[in-house]
Amino acid sequence: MPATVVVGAQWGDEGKGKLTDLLAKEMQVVVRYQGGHNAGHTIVVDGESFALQLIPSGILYPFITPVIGNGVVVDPQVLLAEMRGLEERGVDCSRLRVSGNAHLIMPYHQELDALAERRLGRNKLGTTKRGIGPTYADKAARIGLRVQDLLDPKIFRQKLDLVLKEKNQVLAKVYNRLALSADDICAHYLDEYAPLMEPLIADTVGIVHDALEAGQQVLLEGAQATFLDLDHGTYPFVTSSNPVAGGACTGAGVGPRHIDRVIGIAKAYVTRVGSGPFPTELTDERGDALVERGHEFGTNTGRRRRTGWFDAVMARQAVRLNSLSEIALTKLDVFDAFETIRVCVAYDHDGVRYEHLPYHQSVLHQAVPVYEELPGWRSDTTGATSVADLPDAARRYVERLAELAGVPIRLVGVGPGREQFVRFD
Ligand code: 2SA
Ligand code: GDP
Ligand code: MG
Repeated sequence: MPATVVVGAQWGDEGKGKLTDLLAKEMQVVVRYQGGHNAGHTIVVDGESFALQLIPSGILYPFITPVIGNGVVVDPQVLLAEMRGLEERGVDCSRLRVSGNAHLIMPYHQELDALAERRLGRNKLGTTKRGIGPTYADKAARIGLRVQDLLDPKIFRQKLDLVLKEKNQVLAKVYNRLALSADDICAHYLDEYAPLMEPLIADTVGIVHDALEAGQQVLLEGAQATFLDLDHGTYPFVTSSNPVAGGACTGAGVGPRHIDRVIGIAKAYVTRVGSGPFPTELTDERGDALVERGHEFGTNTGRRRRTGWFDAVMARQAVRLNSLSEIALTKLDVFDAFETIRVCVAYDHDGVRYEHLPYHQSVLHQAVPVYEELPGWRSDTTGATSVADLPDAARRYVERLAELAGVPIRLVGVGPGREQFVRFD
């Protein structure tokens, strides 16, 4: 059986949690393939809101095995707290499995993330300060500690002693901070977290392939998004992993031949949280209206998100980078009060028109969007359950975005609730 990938097509918070949750009914295994607790995936069930950070959205279905893949970075303290929080709300987390190859976020990673941001001052990236970048940096430098090291205290201590010497020097010499104690770290990681983590740690590649071989459906759930991708995003204003669909292969341990459906999820407009270029950004009252109507604040950090018009140049690039087979569009309802709506169809820069994303980022920074204006519908779409319930202008807006992106839009969100979706077939 083939696997499906869900990937953010913009700068994140498109509604991946909600889409994964909707698709979960057809799935037996749901795997998170990259990122860490920088993610915030919201699912609203019967008016009750769940904001998942590390745990795959499939956790809410008892028949699904939720998996944290090798491509994820795991802070065990956060993971265990998230599990406790869900268990308190009646969600069984005992089915969760975590790859032994996933890397551990250590206390120095979090501290160094925050310190580096402070040092950058005005040039800061706007990270979530969760230690994500420093953890992936150590993974690439081959000095990271992995989840499986929790099961071997001798190896854990050996690796920690080696790496902590260097980290403490950086903390002291570059940042004038106190040294961290290996004993303290071991007391938490080995004595406190390891016994609780042990039953979760598994051969997740085996789990995924056994499922595929048994004819089960596997969903690969991305976090963050295409333009936050370390390779393809607006570097350096990116996260340190590969959210693009290709990242699902490395981050879950499946080859591309297993994937036959890639769903890109996009908002009817665009948001971004953190620094970096944003050609269609709105800094006027229309941008404020999108923030207010769309509740555009970071799911974890509460940061106000930047907002702007839908950008078809980016959408076309997301189609290319991920081999999107379709787009799921969310938050159409946020435009319910708008008289007119703009869509960016191309960029202009120095007299040159760009239909596709310019490869040089200086061009992107200075690009002037070319807009097409479409009429709004000025009516409430939040109760729509079929295309026939949508005003003509709303339907035309969706159809125009699909035309511009070059792939079909099959699902359209008209509210945060699990049922607030319209199918376009
Ligand atoms: P990091 O912490 O190293 O991954 O930050 C690098 C950039 O990636 C952005 N980033 C995100 N953008 C949108 N949403 C994210 N998740 C949370 C949410 C964010 C929050 O769901 O709202 O609560 O603020 C997320 N995670 C990382 C980040 O803003 C930097 O631009
Ligand atoms: P994710 O990181 O991609 O999973 O997205 P987030 O959960 O961070 O942010 C998406 C927000 O939009 C959440 O608050 C969702 O409840 C909300 N949401 C999702 N789909 C819709 C929709 O169609 N309409 C509205 N109004 N809100 C939506
Ligand atoms: Mg989010």
